[in-house]
Amino acid sequence: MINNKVLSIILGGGQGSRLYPLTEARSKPAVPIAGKYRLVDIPISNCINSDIKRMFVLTQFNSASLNKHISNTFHFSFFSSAFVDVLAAEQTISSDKWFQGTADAVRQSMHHFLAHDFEYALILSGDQLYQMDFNDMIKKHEEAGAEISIATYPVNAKDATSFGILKTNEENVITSFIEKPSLDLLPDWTSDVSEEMEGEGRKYLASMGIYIFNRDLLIKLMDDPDTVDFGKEIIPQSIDTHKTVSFQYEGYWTDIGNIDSFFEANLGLTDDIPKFNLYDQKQRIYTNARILPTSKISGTTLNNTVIADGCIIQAARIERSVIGIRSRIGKESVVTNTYMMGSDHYESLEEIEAKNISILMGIGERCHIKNAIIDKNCRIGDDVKINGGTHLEDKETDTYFIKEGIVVIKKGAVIPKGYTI
Ligand code: ADQ
Ligand code: ADP
Repeated sequence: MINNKVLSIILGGGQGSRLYPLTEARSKPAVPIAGKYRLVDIPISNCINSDIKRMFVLTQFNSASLNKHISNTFHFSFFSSAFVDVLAAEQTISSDKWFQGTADAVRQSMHHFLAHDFEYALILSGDQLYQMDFNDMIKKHEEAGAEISIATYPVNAKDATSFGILKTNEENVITSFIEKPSLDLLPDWTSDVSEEMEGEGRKYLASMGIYIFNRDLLIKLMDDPDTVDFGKEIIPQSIDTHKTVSFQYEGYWTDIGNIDSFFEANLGLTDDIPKFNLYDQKQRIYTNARILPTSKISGTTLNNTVIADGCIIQAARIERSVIGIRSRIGKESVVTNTYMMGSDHYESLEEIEAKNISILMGIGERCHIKNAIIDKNCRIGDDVKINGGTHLEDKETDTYFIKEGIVVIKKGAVIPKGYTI
């Protein structure tokens, strides 16, 4: 089934500087999450599960890994109108600039969208972890006779400064909106929320950056070349003149736009009952079906660890970690609180010999790794010690990056035998 009323526009990422260095060699939607997926799989899967099967992914630069991932993963029948198209910022006759912001990205791609029939544009962020049936939101949008709907989520004061915060009337119509208010302004921005939310201090209604726009209104709003962002301009400027309603979302939702939240969202998958449920058959997250062999594990004590396909593991112990596809971890190594993304391919014995490779892809023997993100295709030699934590200062070298105590080993980095971080 395809919902022909809705066209989905996924904001795949600006410069991606908050996720640096994971975005150094790839565009943000292509960042690997949860051991076998990529960021863009989340909004795309939510759309597919909601029968919205016409999607554009807007990205700042065209990366080979993103295009390959999308074309390898999302095949639709030749006879269906379903598609996932990547639109990278492109120079056109009317514009020689890259996307300046979210609204600008949508504006520059309008000619692609308008080639399709749709009543509503569903605009989604590319860096959030959640499972949502958008039909509930569309239904409320129609029932309210709204022109714009914004999905909202109650957050606490600490988080409120990173989001658009809004207030509504009894009919859920948004009456005021402020983008990322400073702490001193917050007292004016509380909303009436359920007792449970109130108890958790979550009394600020945040925009989830998920919007429905009626087609004609979107065309009109995109005519103004001076608006750059949805949060900074389009939404605050529209609420007084166009009926904008709040759709309060009840499920789990988290923004994974920076290294710290990305790390926690991934490790959260190892909880006994994770808030994000990858085992929900009704709301599956789709990704590249790689046809990898099963994982082989010897002599390892595993605790709260998620292991993807095709791994070869001989470690002594792995705790609260996510181990990605094709990972190899050598004997007597101990890995704790770590997200290891895995490898893009296996190295054959012939290749190792021919190229004289001394440090194999993966983690060597007798290593101790803690509080780290290990990007794809890294080579970590024997006896390496990585002890992440808040005792470490922010730092960057050619091979690693430390941010708020989390050690990120860069894609393809080689960490020599015996090295200590
Ligand atoms: P932010 O997430 O801070 O706040 P923004 O940086 O505009 O806003 O990013 C929104 C989404 O668009 C992200 O997925 C980002 O990667 C992507 N994006 C940004 N610039 C882009 C560009 N030039 N081209 C393509 N994609 C781009 C927004 C809203 C807040 C709201 C939060 C919720 O402005 O009001 O509370 O989202 O997360
Ligand atoms: P994913 O990261 O989604 O698992 P693939 O498994 O399709 O993606 O491959 C990831 C990348 O690794 C691709 O660009 C692929 O061409 C590359 N790759 C695969 N095998 C090798 C190899 N033997 N040597 C170098 N690169 C390889």
